[in-house]
Amino acid sequence: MDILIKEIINKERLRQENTLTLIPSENHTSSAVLEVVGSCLSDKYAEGYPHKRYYQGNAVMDELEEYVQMRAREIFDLEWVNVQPYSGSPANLAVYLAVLSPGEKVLGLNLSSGGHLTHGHDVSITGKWFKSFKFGLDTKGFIDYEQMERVILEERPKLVVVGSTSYPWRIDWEKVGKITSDNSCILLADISHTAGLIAGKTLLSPSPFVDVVMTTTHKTLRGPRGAILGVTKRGMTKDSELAKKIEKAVFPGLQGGPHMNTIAGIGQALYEVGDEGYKEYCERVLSNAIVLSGELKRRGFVVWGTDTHLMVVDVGVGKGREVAKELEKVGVVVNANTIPGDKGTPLNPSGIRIGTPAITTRGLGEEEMKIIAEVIDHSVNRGANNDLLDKITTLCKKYPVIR
Ligand code: DSN
Repeated sequence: MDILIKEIINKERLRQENTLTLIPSENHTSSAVLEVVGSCLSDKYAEGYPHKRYYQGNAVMDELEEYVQMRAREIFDLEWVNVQPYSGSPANLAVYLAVLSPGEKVLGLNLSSGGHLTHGHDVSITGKWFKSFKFGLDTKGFIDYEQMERVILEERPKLVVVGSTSYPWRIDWEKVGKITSDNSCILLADISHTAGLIAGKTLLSPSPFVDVVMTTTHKTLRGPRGAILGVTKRGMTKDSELAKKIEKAVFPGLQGGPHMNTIAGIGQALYEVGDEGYKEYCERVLSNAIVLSGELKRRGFVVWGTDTHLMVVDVGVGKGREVAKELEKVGVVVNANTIPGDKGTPLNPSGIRIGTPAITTRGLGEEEMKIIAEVIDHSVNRGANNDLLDKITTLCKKYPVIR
Protein backbone atom coordinates (compact mmCIF):
# COMPACT_ATOMS: atom_id res chain seq x y z
CA MET A 1 0.00 0.00 0.00
CA ASP A 2 1.14 3.59 -0.64
CA ILE A 3 2.83 4.41 2.65
CA LEU A 4 1.48 7.96 2.57
CA ILE A 5 -2.11 6.80 2.13
CA LYS A 6 -1.56 4.21 4.85
CA GLU A 7 -0.28 6.88 7.20
CA ILE A 8 -3.19 9.18 6.37
CA ILE A 9 -5.71 6.41 7.08
CA ASN A 10 -3.94 5.68 10.33
CA LYS A 11 -3.97 9.36 11.34
CA GLU A 12 -7.68 9.60 10.61
CA ARG A 13 -8.37 6.38 12.55
CA LEU A 14 -6.53 7.83 15.54
CA ARG A 15 -8.36 11.16 15.18
CA GLN A 16 -11.69 9.35 15.26
CA GLU A 17 -10.63 7.26 18.25
CA ASN A 18 -9.17 10.14 20.26
CA THR A 19 -12.01 12.62 19.78
CA LEU A 20 -15.78 12.46 20.20
CA THR A 21 -17.76 12.87 16.97
CA LEU A 22 -20.79 15.00 17.77
CA ILE A 23 -21.57 15.86 14.15
CA PRO A 24 -25.11 14.47 13.83
CA SER A 25 -24.67 13.24 10.26
CA GLU A 26 -21.61 11.13 11.08
CA ASN A 27 -21.33 7.70 12.66
CA HIS A 28 -18.97 4.75 13.03
CA THR A 29 -19.71 1.81 10.72
CA SER A 30 -19.10 -1.81 11.69
CA SER A 31 -16.00 -3.63 10.48
CA ALA A 32 -18.33 -5.79 8.37
CA VAL A 33 -19.57 -2.71 6.47
CA LEU A 34 -15.98 -1.56 5.89
CA GLU A 35 -14.95 -5.03 4.75
CA VAL A 36 -17.81 -5.28 2.27
CA VAL A 37 -17.14 -1.81 0.84
CA GLY A 38 -13.46 -2.68 0.40
CA SER A 39 -14.21 -5.98 -1.36
CA CYS A 40 -13.81 -7.14 -4.99
CA LEU A 41 -17.34 -5.91 -5.66
CA SER A 42 -15.67 -2.56 -6.24
CA ASP A 43 -14.25 -3.87 -9.53
CA LYS A 44 -17.48 -4.63 -11.36
CA TYR A 45 -19.37 -2.42 -13.82
CA ALA A 46 -23.09 -3.09 -13.66
CA GLU A 47 -24.72 -0.23 -15.58
CA GLY A 48 -28.45 -0.80 -15.83
CA TYR A 49 -30.65 -2.71 -13.42
CA PRO A 50 -30.95 -6.39 -12.42
CA HIS A 51 -31.44 -8.54 -15.55
CA LYS A 52 -31.18 -5.42 -17.76
CA ARG A 53 -27.42 -4.71 -17.68
CA TYR A 54 -25.18 -3.23 -20.34
CA TYR A 55 -22.22 -5.48 -19.46
CA GLN A 56 -21.78 -9.24 -19.23
CA GLY A 57 -20.78 -11.00 -16.03
CA ASN A 58 -23.49 -9.51 -13.87
CA ALA A 59 -25.47 -12.51 -12.60
CA VAL A 60 -23.91 -12.14 -9.16
CA MET A 61 -24.51 -8.37 -9.14
CA ASP A 62 -28.18 -9.01 -10.04
CA GLU A 63 -28.46 -11.30 -7.05
CA LEU A 64 -26.83 -8.69 -4.81
CA GLU A 65 -28.91 -5.72 -5.95
CA GLU A 66 -32.20 -7.61 -5.72
CA TYR A 67 -31.31 -8.81 -2.23
CA VAL A 68 -30.48 -5.30 -0.99
CA GLN A 69 -33.62 -3.91 -2.64
CA MET A 70 -35.71 -6.51 -0.81
CA ARG A 71 -34.23 -5.54 2.56
CA ALA A 72 -34.73 -1.81 1.89
CA ARG A 73 -38.35 -2.33 0.78
CA GLU A 74 -39.14 -4.29 3.93
CA ILE A 75 -37.37 -2.03 6.42
CA PHE A 76 -38.79 1.24 5.07
CA ASP A 77 -42.21 -0.10 4.07
CA LEU A 78 -41.82 0.80 0.40
CA GLU A 79 -43.42 -0.65 -2.73
CA TRP A 80 -40.38 -0.02 -4.92
CA VAL A 81 -36.79 0.97 -4.21
CA ASN A 82 -33.63 2.02 -6.00
CA VAL A 83 -30.36 1.45 -4.13
CA GLN A 84 -28.06 2.94 -6.78
CA PRO A 85 -27.88 6.69 -5.93
CA TYR A 86 -24.31 7.68 -5.16
CA SER A 87 -25.45 9.88 -2.29
CA GLY A 88 -28.25 12.15 -1.06
CA SER A 89 -27.79 15.08 -3.44
CA PRO A 90 -27.98 13.03 -6.67
CA ALA A 91 -30.82 11.00 -5.16
CA ASN A 92 -32.87 14.12 -4.48
CA LEU A 93 -32.00 15.49 -7.90
CA ALA A 94 -33.27 12.27 -9.50
CA VAL A 95 -36.69 12.95 -7.99
CA TYR A 96 -36.66 16.50 -9.40
CA LEU A 97 -35.73 15.09 -12.80
CA ALA A 98 -38.52 12.51 -12.59
CA VAL A 99 -41.27 14.88 -11.44
CA LEU A 100 -40.39 18.36 -12.77
CA SER A 101 -39.30 20.06 -15.96
CA PRO A 102 -36.84 22.97 -15.64
CA GLY A 103 -38.66 26.08 -14.40
CA GLU A 104 -41.45 24.16 -12.64
CA LYS A 105 -42.20 24.77 -8.98
CA VAL A 106 -40.81 23.05 -5.89
CA LEU A 107 -41.40 23.80 -2.21
CA GLY A 108 -38.90 23.02 0.55
CA LEU A 109 -37.78 24.00 4.05
CA ASN A 110 -35.55 27.09 4.26
CA LEU A 111 -31.84 26.42 4.76
CA SER A 112 -31.84 28.67 7.83
CA SER A 113 -34.76 26.67 9.29
CA GLY A 114 -32.84 23.40 9.02
CA GLY A 115 -33.50 22.50 5.37
CA HIS A 116 -30.91 21.15 2.92
CA LEU A 117 -29.27 22.80 -0.09
CA THR A 118 -30.99 20.28 -2.38
CA HIS A 119 -34.43 21.30 -1.12
CA GLY A 120 -34.44 24.22 -3.57
CA HIS A 121 -31.74 26.53 -2.22
CA ASP A 122 -30.54 29.26 -4.65
CA VAL A 123 -26.94 28.02 -4.86
CA SER A 124 -28.02 24.45 -5.70
CA ILE A 125 -29.14 23.25 -9.12
CA THR A 126 -32.48 22.57 -7.39
CA GLY A 127 -32.92 26.31 -6.87
CA LYS A 128 -31.26 27.44 -10.10
CA TRP A 129 -33.10 25.22 -12.58
CA PHE A 130 -36.44 25.01 -10.79
CA LYS A 131 -38.69 27.71 -9.35
CA SER A 132 -38.23 27.28 -5.66
CA PHE A 133 -40.56 28.33 -2.83
CA LYS A 134 -39.88 28.03 0.87
CA PHE A 135 -41.59 27.42 4.18
CA GLY A 136 -40.00 28.12 7.54
CA LEU A 137 -40.59 28.04 11.27
CA ASP A 138 -43.22 29.43 13.60
CA THR A 139 -42.29 31.70 16.49
CA LYS A 140 -41.54 28.70 18.72
CA GLY A 141 -39.02 27.18 16.28
CA PHE A 142 -41.29 24.42 14.95
CA ILE A 143 -42.09 23.87 11.26
CA ASP A 144 -44.85 26.28 10.24
CA TYR A 145 -47.26 23.75 8.70
CA GLU A 146 -49.85 26.48 8.07
CA GLN A 147 -47.36 28.43 6.00
CA MET A 148 -46.48 25.24 4.12
CA GLU A 149 -50.16 24.70 3.30
CA ARG A 150 -50.67 28.34 2.32
CA VAL A 151 -47.75 28.29 -0.14
CA ILE A 152 -48.97 24.99 -1.61
CA LEU A 153 -52.44 26.45 -2.18
CA GLU A 154 -51.08 29.70 -3.64
CA GLU A 155 -48.24 28.36 -5.81
CA ARG A 156 -49.28 24.77 -6.54
CA PRO A 157 -45.71 23.32 -6.61
CA LYS A 158 -45.48 19.96 -8.37
CA LEU A 159 -42.90 18.73 -5.85
CA VAL A 160 -42.86 19.27 -2.08
CA VAL A 161 -39.68 18.26 -0.25
CA VAL A 162 -39.92 17.77 3.51
CA GLY A 163 -36.91 16.79 5.53
CA SER A 164 -33.99 18.44 7.17
CA THR A 165 -30.35 18.59 7.95
CA SER A 166 -30.44 20.60 11.16
CA TYR A 167 -34.12 20.87 12.16
CA PRO A 168 -34.09 19.23 15.60
CA TRP A 169 -37.73 18.26 16.09
CA ARG A 170 -39.76 15.31 14.82
CA ILE A 171 -41.69 16.02 11.64
CA ASP A 172 -45.45 15.50 11.75
CA TRP A 173 -45.65 13.24 8.68
CA GLU A 174 -49.36 12.66 9.08
CA LYS A 175 -50.01 16.41 8.93
CA VAL A 176 -47.69 16.90 5.94
CA GLY A 177 -49.37 13.92 4.27
CA LYS A 178 -52.81 15.51 4.65
CA ILE A 179 -51.60 18.86 3.30
CA THR A 180 -50.22 17.15 0.17
CA SER A 181 -52.85 14.46 -0.26
CA ASP A 182 -54.31 15.55 -3.60
CA ASN A 183 -52.73 14.53 -6.88
CA SER A 184 -51.42 18.00 -7.74
CA CYS A 185 -48.05 17.42 -6.06
CA ILE A 186 -45.61 14.68 -5.14
CA LEU A 187 -44.36 14.68 -1.55
CA LEU A 188 -40.72 13.65 -1.09
CA ALA A 189 -39.64 12.80 2.47
CA ASP A 190 -35.90 13.28 2.93
CA ILE A 191 -35.24 11.12 6.00
CA SER A 192 -31.45 11.07 5.65
CA HIS A 193 -30.84 12.09 9.24
CA THR A 194 -33.37 9.86 10.97
CA ALA A 195 -33.43 6.76 8.73
CA GLY A 196 -31.59 4.61 11.25
CA LEU A 197 -34.07 5.50 13.97
CA ILE A 198 -37.00 4.88 11.61
CA ALA A 199 -35.49 1.51 10.64
CA GLY A 200 -35.31 0.66 14.35
CA LYS A 201 -38.95 1.73 14.75
CA THR A 202 -37.97 4.28 17.37
CA LEU A 203 -39.26 7.10 15.16
CA LEU A 204 -42.43 6.88 13.08
CA SER A 205 -41.99 5.94 9.43
CA PRO A 206 -43.25 8.58 6.98
CA SER A 207 -44.05 5.90 4.37
CA PRO A 208 -47.85 5.72 4.94
CA PHE A 209 -48.15 9.50 4.50
CA VAL A 210 -45.76 10.43 1.68
CA ASP A 211 -45.14 9.53 -1.98
CA VAL A 212 -41.37 9.20 -2.25
CA VAL A 213 -38.75 8.51 0.41
CA MET A 214 -35.06 9.37 0.09
CA THR A 215 -32.40 8.56 2.61
CA THR A 216 -28.67 8.61 2.72
CA THR A 217 -27.23 5.50 4.30
CA HIS A 218 -24.32 6.72 6.40
CA LYS A 219 -25.93 8.79 9.14
CA THR A 220 -28.02 7.19 11.91
CA LEU A 221 -28.31 4.11 9.64
CA ARG A 222 -24.55 3.44 10.04
CA GLY A 223 -23.89 2.23 6.50
CA PRO A 224 -21.47 3.37 3.81
CA ARG A 225 -21.88 6.70 2.01
CA GLY A 226 -24.76 6.11 -0.40
CA ALA A 227 -28.51 6.57 -0.70
CA ILE A 228 -31.80 4.79 -1.19
CA LEU A 229 -34.85 6.06 -3.07
CA GLY A 230 -38.27 4.51 -2.63
CA VAL A 231 -41.84 4.94 -3.80
CA THR A 232 -44.63 4.25 -1.32
CA LYS A 233 -48.05 2.77 -1.86
CA ARG A 234 -49.47 6.32 -1.83
CA GLY A 235 -46.94 7.41 -4.45
CA MET A 236 -47.81 4.46 -6.68
CA THR A 237 -51.49 5.31 -6.37
CA LYS A 238 -50.89 8.97 -7.25
CA ASP A 239 -48.78 8.10 -10.28
CA SER A 240 -48.40 4.50 -11.41
CA GLU A 241 -45.40 5.56 -13.56
CA LEU A 242 -43.54 7.28 -10.68
CA ALA A 243 -41.14 4.42 -9.95
CA LYS A 244 -40.29 4.03 -13.62
CA LYS A 245 -39.65 7.79 -13.94
CA ILE A 246 -37.33 7.81 -10.91
CA GLU A 247 -35.54 4.69 -12.09
CA LYS A 248 -34.80 6.34 -15.45
CA ALA A 249 -33.75 9.55 -13.72
CA VAL A 250 -31.13 7.73 -11.62
CA PHE A 251 -29.81 5.74 -14.59
CA PRO A 252 -29.28 6.81 -17.33
CA GLY A 253 -30.51 10.30 -16.35
CA LEU A 254 -27.88 11.19 -13.79
CA GLN A 255 -25.54 8.33 -13.07
CA GLY A 256 -23.43 5.71 -14.76
CA GLY A 257 -22.33 2.44 -13.23
CA PRO A 258 -23.64 1.83 -9.72
CA HIS A 259 -21.08 1.33 -6.95
CA MET A 260 -21.84 -2.33 -6.24
CA ASN A 261 -19.47 -2.44 -3.24
CA THR A 262 -21.44 0.41 -1.68
CA ILE A 263 -24.74 -1.31 -2.46
CA ALA A 264 -23.45 -4.40 -0.66
CA GLY A 265 -22.36 -2.19 2.25
CA ILE A 266 -25.88 -0.76 2.40
CA GLY A 267 -27.19 -4.34 2.47
CA GLN A 268 -24.86 -5.11 5.38
CA ALA A 269 -26.06 -2.02 7.29
CA LEU A 270 -29.68 -3.01 6.69
CA TYR A 271 -28.87 -6.52 7.93
CA GLU A 272 -27.44 -4.98 11.13
CA VAL A 273 -30.82 -3.33 11.78
CA GLY A 274 -31.87 -6.85 12.83
CA ASP A 275 -28.98 -7.17 15.31
CA GLU A 276 -29.67 -7.65 18.96
CA GLY A 277 -28.90 -4.24 20.43
CA TYR A 278 -29.94 -2.19 17.39
CA LYS A 279 -33.21 -1.08 18.98
CA GLU A 280 -31.34 -0.13 22.15
CA TYR A 281 -28.87 1.91 20.06
CA CYS A 282 -31.80 3.87 18.56
CA GLU A 283 -33.40 4.53 21.91
CA ARG A 284 -30.11 5.60 23.46
CA VAL A 285 -29.38 7.99 20.57
CA LEU A 286 -32.59 9.78 21.53
CA SER A 287 -32.23 9.60 25.31
CA ASN A 288 -28.61 10.81 25.07
CA ALA A 289 -29.67 13.78 22.91
CA ILE A 290 -32.50 14.67 25.26
CA VAL A 291 -30.22 14.50 28.32
CA LEU A 292 -27.46 16.50 26.59
CA SER A 293 -29.86 19.24 25.47
CA GLY A 294 -31.38 19.33 28.98
CA GLU A 295 -27.95 19.65 30.60
CA LEU A 296 -26.93 22.44 28.23
CA LYS A 297 -30.18 24.30 28.95
CA ARG A 298 -29.63 23.82 32.68
CA ARG A 299 -26.23 25.46 32.22
CA GLY A 300 -27.87 28.51 30.63
CA PHE A 301 -27.54 27.79 26.90
CA VAL A 302 -30.36 28.54 24.49
CA VAL A 303 -30.86 25.22 22.73
CA TRP A 304 -33.06 24.57 19.68
CA GLY A 305 -34.36 21.03 20.26
CA THR A 306 -34.68 18.24 20.87
CA ASP A 307 -36.79 15.13 20.57
CA THR A 308 -34.52 13.64 17.90
CA HIS A 309 -30.81 12.87 17.66
CA LEU A 310 -29.66 16.48 17.19
CA MET A 311 -29.83 19.98 18.63
CA VAL A 312 -28.53 23.42 17.68
CA VAL A 313 -27.00 25.52 20.43
CA ASP A 314 -26.88 29.33 20.32
CA VAL A 315 -23.30 30.39 21.12
CA GLY A 316 -23.55 34.11 20.33
CA VAL A 317 -23.92 36.16 17.16
CA GLY A 318 -21.48 34.97 14.50
CA LYS A 319 -19.53 32.82 16.96
CA GLY A 320 -20.42 29.29 15.78
CA ARG A 321 -17.24 28.66 13.84
CA GLU A 322 -14.95 30.08 16.54
CA VAL A 323 -16.65 27.94 19.19
CA ALA A 324 -16.49 24.81 17.01
CA LYS A 325 -12.72 25.38 16.64
CA GLU A 326 -12.31 25.87 20.39
CA LEU A 327 -14.23 22.64 21.07
CA GLU A 328 -12.05 20.71 18.63
CA LYS A 329 -9.07 21.61 20.85
CA VAL A 330 -10.60 19.55 23.66
CA GLY A 331 -11.62 16.65 21.39
CA VAL A 332 -15.27 17.59 20.88
CA VAL A 333 -16.01 17.68 17.13
CA VAL A 334 -19.12 19.65 16.08
CA ASN A 335 -20.01 21.95 13.21
CA ALA A 336 -21.04 25.59 13.09
CA ASN A 337 -24.68 26.00 12.14
CA THR A 338 -27.30 28.70 11.71
CA ILE A 339 -29.89 29.14 14.44
CA PRO A 340 -33.48 30.26 13.75
CA GLY A 341 -33.48 34.00 12.96
CA ASP A 342 -29.67 34.01 12.88
CA LYS A 343 -28.11 37.49 12.97
CA GLY A 344 -24.75 36.08 11.88
CA THR A 345 -23.82 35.11 8.31
CA PRO A 346 -23.91 31.69 6.60
CA LEU A 347 -20.10 31.53 6.90
CA ASN A 348 -20.14 32.79 10.46
CA PRO A 349 -23.40 31.54 11.95
CA SER A 350 -24.38 31.83 15.60
CA GLY A 351 -24.86 28.19 16.53
CA ILE A 352 -23.22 24.81 16.76
CA ARG A 353 -25.00 21.61 15.70
CA ILE A 354 -24.61 18.64 18.03
CA GLY A 355 -25.79 15.06 17.59
CA THR A 356 -25.49 11.80 19.48
CA PRO A 357 -25.42 8.93 16.90
CA ALA A 358 -21.66 8.34 16.77
CA ILE A 359 -21.04 8.66 20.52
CA THR A 360 -23.98 6.33 21.18
CA THR A 361 -22.47 3.76 18.80
CA ARG A 362 -19.32 3.96 20.97
CA GLY A 363 -21.44 3.20 24.04
CA LEU A 364 -21.59 6.55 25.84
CA GLY A 365 -24.70 7.01 27.96
CA GLU A 366 -26.55 9.60 30.01
CA GLU A 367 -23.82 10.07 32.65
CA GLU A 368 -21.31 10.83 29.92
CA MET A 369 -23.69 13.40 28.40
CA LYS A 370 -23.38 15.37 31.62
CA ILE A 371 -19.58 15.38 31.29
CA ILE A 372 -19.81 16.48 27.64
CA ALA A 373 -22.19 19.32 28.62
CA GLU A 374 -19.75 20.45 31.29
CA VAL A 375 -16.84 20.40 28.81
CA ILE A 376 -18.87 22.36 26.23
CA ASP A 377 -19.97 24.89 28.85
CA HIS A 378 -16.45 25.49 30.18
CA SER A 379 -14.83 25.58 26.72
CA VAL A 380 -17.39 28.05 25.37
CA ASN A 381 -17.36 30.32 28.40
CA ARG A 382 -13.72 30.08 29.58
CA GLY A 383 -11.81 28.61 26.64
CA ALA A 384 -10.17 25.25 26.03
CA ASN A 385 -7.73 23.85 28.60
CA ASN A 386 -5.92 20.60 29.36
CA ASP A 387 -8.32 19.51 32.11
CA LEU A 388 -11.19 19.58 29.63
CA LEU A 389 -9.13 17.69 27.06
CA ASP A 390 -8.30 15.07 29.74
CA LYS A 391 -11.98 14.55 30.48
CA ILE A 392 -12.74 13.84 26.80
CA THR A 393 -9.62 11.67 26.39
CA THR A 394 -10.74 9.58 29.36
CA LEU A 395 -14.15 9.06 27.73
CA CYS A 396 -12.51 8.14 24.41
CA LYS A 397 -10.34 5.52 26.14
CA LYS A 398 -13.26 4.11 28.10
CA TYR A 399 -15.47 3.90 24.99
CA PRO A 400 -13.25 2.93 22.04
CA VAL A 401 -14.49 2.86 18.46
CA ILE A 402 -15.05 -0.86 17.98
CA ARG A 403 -14.21 -2.09 14.50
N1 DSN B 1 -23.93 17.15 5.05
C1 DSN B 1 -25.11 16.54 5.61
C2 DSN B 1 -25.27 16.91 7.03
O1 DSN B 1 -24.27 17.14 7.67
O2 DSN B 1 -26.38 16.96 7.54
C3 DSN B 1 -26.28 16.85 4.80
O3 DSN B 1 -25.96 16.71 3.47
